[in-house]
Amino acid sequence: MTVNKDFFQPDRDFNYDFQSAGKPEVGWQAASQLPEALVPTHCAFCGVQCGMYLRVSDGRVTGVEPRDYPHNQGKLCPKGVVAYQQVHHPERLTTPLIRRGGKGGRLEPATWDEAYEAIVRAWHDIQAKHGKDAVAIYSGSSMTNEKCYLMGKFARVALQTRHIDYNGRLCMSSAAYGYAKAFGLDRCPLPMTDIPHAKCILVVGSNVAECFPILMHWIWQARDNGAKLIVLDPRETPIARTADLWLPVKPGTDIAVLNAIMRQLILDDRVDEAFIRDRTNGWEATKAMVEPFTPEEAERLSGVPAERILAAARLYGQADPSLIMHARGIEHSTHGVNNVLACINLALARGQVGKLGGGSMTITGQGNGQGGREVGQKANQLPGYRHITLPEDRAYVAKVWGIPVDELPWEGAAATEMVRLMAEGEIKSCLVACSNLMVSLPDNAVVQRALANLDPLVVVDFFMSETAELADIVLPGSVWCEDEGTTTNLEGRVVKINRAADPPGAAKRDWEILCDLAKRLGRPHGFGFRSVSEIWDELRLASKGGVSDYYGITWEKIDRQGGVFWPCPTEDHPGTPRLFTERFAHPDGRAKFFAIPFAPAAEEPGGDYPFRLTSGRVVYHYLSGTQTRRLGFLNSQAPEPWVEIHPQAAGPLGIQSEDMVRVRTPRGSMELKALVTPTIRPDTLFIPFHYGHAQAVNQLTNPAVEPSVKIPEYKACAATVERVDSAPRALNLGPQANLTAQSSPEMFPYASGEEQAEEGKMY
Ligand SMILES: Nc1nc2c(c(=O)[nH]1)N[C@H]1C(S)=C(S)[C@@H](COP(=O)(O)OP(=O)(O)OC[C@H]3O[C@@H](n4cnc5c(=O)[nH]c(N)nc54)[C@H](O)[C@@H]3O)O[C@H]1N2
Ligand SMILES: Nc1nc2c(c(=O)[nH]1)N[C@H]1C(S)=C(S)[C@@H](COP(=O)(O)OP(=O)(O)OC[C@H]3O[C@@H](n4cnc5c(=O)[nH]c(N)nc54)[C@H](O)[C@@H]3O)O[C@H]1N2
Ligand code: SF4
Ligand SMILES: [Mo]
Repeated sequence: MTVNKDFFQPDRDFNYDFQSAGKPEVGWQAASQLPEALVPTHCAFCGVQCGMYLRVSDGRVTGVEPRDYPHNQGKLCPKGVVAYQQVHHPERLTTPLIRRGGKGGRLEPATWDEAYEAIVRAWHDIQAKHGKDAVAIYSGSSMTNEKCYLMGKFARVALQTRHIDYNGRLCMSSAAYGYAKAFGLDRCPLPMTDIPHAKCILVVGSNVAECFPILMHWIWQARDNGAKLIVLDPRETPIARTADLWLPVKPGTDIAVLNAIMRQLILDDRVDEAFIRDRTNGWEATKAMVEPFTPEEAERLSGVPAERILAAARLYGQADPSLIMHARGIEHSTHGVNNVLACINLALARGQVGKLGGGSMTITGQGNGQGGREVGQKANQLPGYRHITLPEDRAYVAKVWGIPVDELPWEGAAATEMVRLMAEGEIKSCLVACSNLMVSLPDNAVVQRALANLDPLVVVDFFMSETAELADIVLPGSVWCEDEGTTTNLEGRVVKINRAADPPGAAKRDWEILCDLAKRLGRPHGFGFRSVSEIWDELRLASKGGVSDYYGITWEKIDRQGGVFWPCPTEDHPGTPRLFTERFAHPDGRAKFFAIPFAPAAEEPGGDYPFRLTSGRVVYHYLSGTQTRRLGFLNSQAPEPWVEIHPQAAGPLGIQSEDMVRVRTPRGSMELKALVTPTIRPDTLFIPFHYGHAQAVNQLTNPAVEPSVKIPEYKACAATVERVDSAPRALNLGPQANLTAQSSPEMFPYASGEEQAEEGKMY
């Protein structure tokens, strides 16, 4: 068996005792013919994209084995170990379904012909009557680059609609815009293998140990080398429990702490004047902005004790190199972009960006969260991170696609704005692929009303998700290992997924479904792909010369090198693991500081809603849970949601662990079990979001969005909690409740679309 040698750290120890030794490592064609074989591939789940082998016996995927890939070194987390159990799962969708008898009818099996005919007929009618933009696409970043690319092309070329967006909008759009604003380019600036060099790691709003378990391996190595660890989180998460310092921040108030750390760095003479002078712009305004943020003022705003802020500034300020890692804890915010910029400011002030083991990194979440945001399935974006409003970008991509440039649609609505357009009847039909809106979008009663307006709502999935249940037509797609293609992991490393099985029954690969539909729509040109590698080659060309240039990345090079980091402009280019070593991607080569003012969450606690409710993940489930709630071992660990509440808060309310409680916000209420735990701030509640229907926390969340990128504020809203056997108190939305984002009956609570990003562009 060939074992990939680490590309970046040749001195590493590779003495793994592979169970797999001796089994042939082969692709699908051979695997299906051998009694037992190993297909090299990567995990279906998070953005780490751990390498793994799938064991194939007699054409069936029967297990998983370690694969020594540079960034996971043979390790897998509990989700990775059972990901393969999706493949032959008895609840897989194996035939198209059509709802017969109108909206009140039942979903019943149908042929592909019937399903395609129904979709194409409806879309022709809708587009003829209401214009091309009345049909929308809502895509997802759990799909390969090739599929995401084809989604964008399908929307713009086959459907000719401007409305395509995707679930990454709900995930990393704050970070993407923050990195583009500060550095001129949105990618994690350094490979994971750099992390052990950091001497201090500041984790801001990430539950790394539960969400990126294998990334922890690199943090442990840094710790073994003596690195300090600081965690900013309202909860004492597993990583916070091992940290030197835990800063228990009130949800939504991080800027106070980050600005106070900056102020202290300046007072302690810990800023890198030469770096600031030679490589950045905008320092003076930032310096002036942080001046009022004394540790005491930051404590007042954020609840973090002043002495801990001071201690954090000292630990972070003394270390070199130092690394800031942040994720959705600060990015799921109405000021998510500013939160990201406040982190980047610190890394720039310390002169860390571009150093081995230094700087700042967003930890991208979805399996292909990075690639999915580059290849053209965003509302404002064309492949190669090109912008749909820039004439030269439009001209280039139109040429690759063989269409006149004036046929190329313009920017469409963000995913969160689409909900409003659906509710208002501007979008009349939508094809949802690889997203579960009913679990993942905030204030989901509104989402349900919006989806009910669509006819048809078409959903492509491989399990019956809460969104597919509402569909008029369901198309059975494929799980990751029934297809091949590439994903780009949270580092910007492009890796290759290989095929270990065929889709079950009549299920099809997502890209085949799109090509079929394009042909039936009468737009076959450009959709005659016979294999994924043909799509890949076109994507490489479409990205050529763009910000995320994949042109030089071949599948063969991916295998040889253990992944290839973009940009990689030519076939003899090795790729770019570490960015910004010499210059930043802005035209003048300099990074930008942004002066970041403090702003509260859109909805602050008060009156009858005294708590801050936040939401997020647990190790056992993945996103909307459609996949992991079906996998026995994972589901038995966390079969239902719970609300975390501190003993000091639970005591006076008479709440004990396992009691059924009711959590209410201005949007709704839900009943669930309490988990009384000292690992959360006494003024904060936490509910994991992986569950549907009456168990979905998104019945409660605030649909307020960040004005430029439209990411929702999942991490902070006002709430209250009571035992279910105590009577609910009357709602009193008095002025003291300060419910600034509360919807009035006339106002649709979702994004208005009127607010625009800087420079008139949504990012
Ligand atoms: N097990 C598992 N792993 C996953 C996923 C999954 O669903 N399950 N999903 C993947 C995806 S798509 C993503 S986006 C990532 C998400 O990865 P993370 O961002 O690490 O996970 P979250 O649980 O969303 O939130 C992280 C932390 O933010 C904290 N937090 C809440 N509010 C605030 C705040 O105002 N400030 C600060 N500083 N912290 C706050 C929460 O307490 C939580 O511990 O995980 C990826 N990995
Ligand atoms: N309250 C709250 N809400 C949140 C968050 C939070 O922290 N709190 N986090 C947000 C974040 S960061 C994210 S990323 C979103 C995620 O939200 P979603 O993207 O809606 O959740 P997923 O579970 O990824 O939905 C993917 C669906 O597509 C299917 N699927 C998976 N892979 C494929 C594929 O290759 N092809 C096809 N056709 N289907 C596939 C799955 O079965 C599943 O039903 O949720 C957001 N919602
Ligand atoms: S860390 Fe992420 S990619 Fe790795 S095995 Fe776990 S879920 Fe899969
Ligand atoms: Mo995400």
